[in-house]
Formats: sequence, structure tokens, C-alpha cells
Amino acid sequence: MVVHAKPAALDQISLVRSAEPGGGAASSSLFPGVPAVDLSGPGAAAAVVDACERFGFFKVAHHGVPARVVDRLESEAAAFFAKPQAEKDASGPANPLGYGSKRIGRNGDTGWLEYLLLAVDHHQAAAAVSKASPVPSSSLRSVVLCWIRPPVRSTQPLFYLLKILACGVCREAVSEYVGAVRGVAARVLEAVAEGLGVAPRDALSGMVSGAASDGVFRVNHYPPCPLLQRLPDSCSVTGFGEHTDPQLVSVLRSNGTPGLQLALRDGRWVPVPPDRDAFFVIVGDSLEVLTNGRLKSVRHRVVANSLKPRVSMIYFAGPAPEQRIAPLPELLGHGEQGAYREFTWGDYKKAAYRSRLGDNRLDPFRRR
Ligand code: GA4
Repeated sequence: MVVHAKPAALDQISLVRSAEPGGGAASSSLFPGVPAVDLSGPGAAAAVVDACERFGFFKVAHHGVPARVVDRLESEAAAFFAKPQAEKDASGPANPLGYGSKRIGRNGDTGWLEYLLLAVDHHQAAAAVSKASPVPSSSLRSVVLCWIRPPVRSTQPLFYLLKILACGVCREAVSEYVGAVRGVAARVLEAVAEGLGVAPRDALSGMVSGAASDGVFRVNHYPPCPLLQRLPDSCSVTGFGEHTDPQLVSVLRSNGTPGLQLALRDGRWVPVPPDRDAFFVIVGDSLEVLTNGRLKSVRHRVVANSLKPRVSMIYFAGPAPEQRIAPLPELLGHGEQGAYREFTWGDYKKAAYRSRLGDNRLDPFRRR
């Protein structure tokens, strides 16, 4: 619900009715809590599919990503966001990549946050990096981050690269982290394929691991919002408005500050207790289509906190632009038509960037 009387500093930012205190009836009785899956444990494939079917969301325990990798990037990110505004602005405005503050996307969405949005580029920038960087390319683990994917053929690849180096978040720390979470995304998608009986095992994971795959990496900083204290208890300030992710899956990690909420299948919102040692997996629109709706993308949002900063780091596992996204034949009965019309990831992404954050982007592709 949008409320209109609010402090002037929040003028551009919508308010949301908070999840009910303590999580409300949804979390206390009917919502059993976020399922946790040990990806290497017995029964992982069935547990992943079950969690994705019921919530489109789960938490990965025992993921094997060293705490050192996570902590290093978290402190790099904190150092970046602590810089003077003018220095951060030099890496923006996000369009859509780069440093952004309060504005999300290009169509008027706003939130109480600042962020860095990076494209993960597996080969385009590799040559430029190895020339420009004193870091041996082998230590980049084949993941190179491109600040801005040039809209048309770039004549100046190094320019884009230099912008990354200039943002001051250590490229190695990002590469190492992204390399690790891409691995988590791939293991999750292998488990989905196994759990749904789709062959080969890499039918889904292969889409997001190839050299041409289109991964995006985002670091969000939600500063404390003391103005919240002047609003009624039933209201929260939007940190990141409700939406579904367009990709196959997203892998999210946050510090210990709450704020993330997800919509249950019946539309009720529940808070997700933070866990700095876990990764949260979010089912995206593309996986919904590939599984013919058996797994559904989940609406989620972040509300601001009055006292503590929240930092989250999210890897969005997308396929190559030419990848066809259509229900997998194994998941259709004999002669059955899929519930969605086919599209390519490139077309879907283009349409997504023309949409508003909260739009239902899959609707135009559903067969009636
Ligand atoms: C939502 C998921 C990812 O954060 C993101 C977002 C992107 C952006 O911030 O630029 C979008 C949003 C996201 C979907 C609709 C469009 C594009 C903002 C927006 C209003 C990076 C993505 O891939 O799609």
C-alpha cells in the first residue's frame, strides 16, 4: 500500500505496508520458514525442486565458498560505499550498469539504496584485462567484469575496463567471489535438472556457465533510514521494490541486517531472516518458463532499516543472448503445448529493461 504523508526526504520513494509484526500469521503458522538445502547432501536434488516449487526460494547451507572470499568482497564494498559521494558518482549514473543511487532501472523506479551493477563478461574483456592489468590473467578465473557492456561495437574496450579499475572495488575480489557464486548457481541448476528428470545433467547449468552467458552482479547498500521512525509502525520505506528476477536463478548473500521479504504463493509477504553464512537462491522468470511453470519465479522486495546498514551481493545467472527460452520437451506430455511462448534471452532482457520493476514480465508470454 502506498501512503502519501511522509517526510520530504522520502518524496521520491514509495512506502510499503510492512510485513506484519514478527512476520505475522504467515510466518508463525503457515509459513514454516525458509527451507535450507545442503547441496552436497543426499536427496539434494529432490529438496531443491521441492523448495523451488513451494517458495521459488531457498537457502544453501554448506555451500563450500570460503568465508574469506565473501568477507574480502564485503569489506571492499563497504569501503567503496563509504567514499565521498562525488567519488562514487564518478562511477555512475548506472545506465543500467555502474554506480546508482536511489534510481533503479530507467523507468522511474526508486528505492532507499545505492548500488554497483556490473556485467560479468567471460571473454570480451579478457584480452583487454590481461594487457592492462599487472594481475596475471590466470588469477582471474576466467571471470572478468565489464563495467559497461558497450551498446554498440566498442572502439574503446579499455575505456570501459579503466572505469572498473577506477571504481576502487578490487577487481580480483569481485572476480573471485563471482567465480564462486557462479559455481553455486550451476550446482543448483544441476540439482534442478536431476530432480525434474531432465537430461543431460547440464541441460540448465550449461546455459549459465558458457563463455557467452550473460551474468550480472549487483552489490546493494541500503543505508539506515532514521526517518522511518517518524512513520507509523505499519509502514516501511521501500529499499528495493517488489519484483521477480528475469534470469534463471539469482544467488544472494547479505550481511546480518534484515530487510528482504518474499511473497508466498498466496500473496502474503514474509520476512527472510538474514544469515550472513548462507546463500539464498531465488527462482527467476527464465527458469519458470524452462520448467513450464513447475518452478515459479518469486516476487521479493527489500524494506529499509531505521538503524543498521544492509549490504547484499547478488549474482544473476543469465544465459547467452541467443539462448532460446522455452519449456523443456522432457517436461511436456506427449503432444502437449508449453504454457509459455518461446523467446530468446536477449529479447526478454530488452523487454525487461523497458518495463517497470514491479511489472509482471512473463504475462505477455503466457498462452491463454
Ligand atoms: C531485477 C533483477 C536485477 O537486479 C536486475 C534489475 C534491473 C536493473 O536494476 O537495472 C531491472 C530489473 C532487474 C528488472 C526490470 C528493469 C531492469 C530494473 C528495472 C526496472 C539487474 C535485472 O536484471 O533485472
